[in-house]
Amino acid sequence: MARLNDQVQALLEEYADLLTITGGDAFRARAYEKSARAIGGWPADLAAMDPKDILEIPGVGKSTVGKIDEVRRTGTLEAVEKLRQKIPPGVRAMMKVPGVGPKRALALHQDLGVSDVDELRAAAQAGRLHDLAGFGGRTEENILHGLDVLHAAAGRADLGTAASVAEEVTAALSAVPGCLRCTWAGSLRRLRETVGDLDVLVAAHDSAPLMDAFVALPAVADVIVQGSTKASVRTAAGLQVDLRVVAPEAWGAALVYFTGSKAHNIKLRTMAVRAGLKLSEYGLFDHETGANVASATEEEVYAALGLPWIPPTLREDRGEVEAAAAGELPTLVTERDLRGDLHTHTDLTDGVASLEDMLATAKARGYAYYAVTDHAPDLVMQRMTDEKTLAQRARLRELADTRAYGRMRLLHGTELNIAPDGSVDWPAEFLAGFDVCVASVHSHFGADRATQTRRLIRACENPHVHIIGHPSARRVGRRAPIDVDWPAVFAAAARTGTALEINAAPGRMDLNDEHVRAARAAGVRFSIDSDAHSTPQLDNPRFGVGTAQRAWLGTEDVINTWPWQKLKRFLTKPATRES
Ligand code: DGT
Ligand code: CA
Ligand code: CA
Ligand code: ZN
Repeated sequence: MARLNDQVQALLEEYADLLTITGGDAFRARAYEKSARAIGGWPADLAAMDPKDILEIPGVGKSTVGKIDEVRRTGTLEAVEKLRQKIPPGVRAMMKVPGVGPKRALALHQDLGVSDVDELRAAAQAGRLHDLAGFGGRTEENILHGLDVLHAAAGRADLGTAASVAEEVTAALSAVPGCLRCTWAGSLRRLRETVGDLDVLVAAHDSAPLMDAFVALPAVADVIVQGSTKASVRTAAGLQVDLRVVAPEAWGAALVYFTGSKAHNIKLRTMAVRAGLKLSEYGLFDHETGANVASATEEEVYAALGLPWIPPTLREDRGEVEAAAAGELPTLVTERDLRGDLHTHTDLTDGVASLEDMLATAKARGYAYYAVTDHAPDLVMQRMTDEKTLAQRARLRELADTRAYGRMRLLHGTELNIAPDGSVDWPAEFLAGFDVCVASVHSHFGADRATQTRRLIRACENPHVHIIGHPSARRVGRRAPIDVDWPAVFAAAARTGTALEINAAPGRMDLNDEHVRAARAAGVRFSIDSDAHSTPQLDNPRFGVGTAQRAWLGTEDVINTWPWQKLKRFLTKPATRES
C-alpha cells in the first residue's frame, strides 16, 4: 500500500491537471499542485498526523485537510471521480506529452476525438493535426518528437522510484529468518539513470520462506512468475521486481552476474575462458576439472581473474576491465566526499520547506557549506523580487552570526534564468552580492542549436555565473534535451572556470554520464547538487554521485567536495578577481 502522503499527492496532482484541462481556475490548480508536492515531500506519515499538525505543512489549508481526510476514509476524492467521467485518463496522459499541454489535449479530445497517446501518434502521423486551430506543421513534428522522448523512457522507472522500492523490498526480506544476505543488483546497483526492472538477490540455504515472503509483500500488486528460487512481481506503480535466491557459497558470483552489465559480464567471461576457467552465476570453475575456483564474494571472483574489485558504477565495458588489469582504476568520488550542496530551494519560491528546515537537514548531513539558491525574477510565476531575495540574505547572515547551524557556512545564492540571448535576470552589480549563482535554462527549449549553444556559452562567460544548472534541461521521460553543440559549451565552461552541474534530482539527472565524461576530458569541473525543493530531496546527491562515478570522476573534478577555501577561490571567477 502506498503511503497516504503519496496517495494524496497523486490525487491532488490529478485534480490540478483535470481542473486545468477543463479550463478551471489556473490559480487554484497551481495551489493544489503546490500542496501536492508539499504533502508528497513531507517526511512524516500523514496517516499518523494530527489535523492540527497537518496544517503546518506549507501550502496546506483547511480545504486540503478536508481532502486528506476524504482520501484517508474513502481512498479517493469525489471531485476527481466526477472529472474523470468527463475526461478519459488517456487525455491527461496526452497533456504530459512534450509539445501538447492542457489546452491542446482538450482540443484534440473534443475536436478530433483523440483520447489517448496511441491515438495521438496515429493522428499526428496521418497529418490530421493540421486541421486543428493552433496546430501548425511544426507542432505536429514537435509532438511526434515528444512522443519519442516518452517512448524511450517507456516502462523504465527513475532512480528515485526504483531506489525506494528496492529499499523497501530488501529491508523486508532481510528480516525473514534464514536470509543471510540481501541486496539489489542490476542497473540500480550500477546507478544507471533509469531502471528497467529491479533485480534483488538473496543468499539463503532454504529459499522457500523467502519466496513466500516476497510475493506477499505489500508493494506487490501482481505475481508474474514464481518458482522455487526465482520470482518476478509487479508493483502497483508498474515496476517489475525480479528475485533470485542463491546458496551463500555462490553469493559473489551471483552478485557479479546479476549486477551486470551484460557487456561487462561478457568481457569477464572471455577473460575467464582465456585463463582456462568458466564463469557463470554459480561461480568461477576450472574448465578441465570443474573445481570451484572462486564464488563466495565479488572480491574473490575478480581476484581469481587477476583483477581488483571493480565498482558497480563502472561495469559497462567502457574500459574498466582493461584499467583494472593495468592497476589503473580511478579513485572515484563518493557520497561521503561531498562537503556541501550548491543548488537548493525554499518556500520563498517553489520549495515546500522553510529556510530553517532546509538548513537543519543540511546540517544533519554534516555539510561544511550550503547554498540557498531560490529562483530569480524572470521565472515570473515564482514572484521573486529584489526585496525578497535581500531579506532572505539578511536572514541567512543573521543565522550565520548566531551560529544556529554550527560551523556550516551559509551561502546566499540564486538560480538565474538564462534568456535565449544568454543574458540573466539581474545586472552585474546586483549579481555581485550573491555568494553563488547557478544559471539555468527554464524556457525556449525548442530554440535551434546555434541559439542554444551561444546561449550557454554567454552564460559561462558571465563573470558572476559560477554553475550552469541542469545544462541540457531534459526531464527524464518527459522532455528532450535542448539541442546544443556540447563540445563548444564544454570548451567555454573549461576556459571560463564555470562548473557544469550534475543535477541529481531523479527526474533530471542532468548532465548525464556520457556528457560528463566528455566534459571532463575537456577540462570542466562539476557540482553535484540536489536541486532539493523539500527536505527529503536533500538526499538526492547519491544519484548524482552515481552519474559522476559512471563518468569516472574523482574528487578533484567535483567542486563541492573541496574544502571551503578552495571552493571560495573557484567561486571568484578569473574575470572578477582583483589582481
Ligand atoms: P535494466 O533492467 O534494463 O535496467 O538493466 P539490467 O542491467 O538490470 O538488466 P536485466 O534486469 O535484464 O539483467 C540483470 C543483469 O543480469 C544484467 O545486468 C546482466 C545479467 N544478465 C541478464 N541477461 C544476461 C545475458 O543474457 N547474458 C549475461 N552475460 N548477463 C545477463
Ligand atoms: Ca534490471
Ligand atoms: Ca531483471
Ligand atoms: Zn532549475
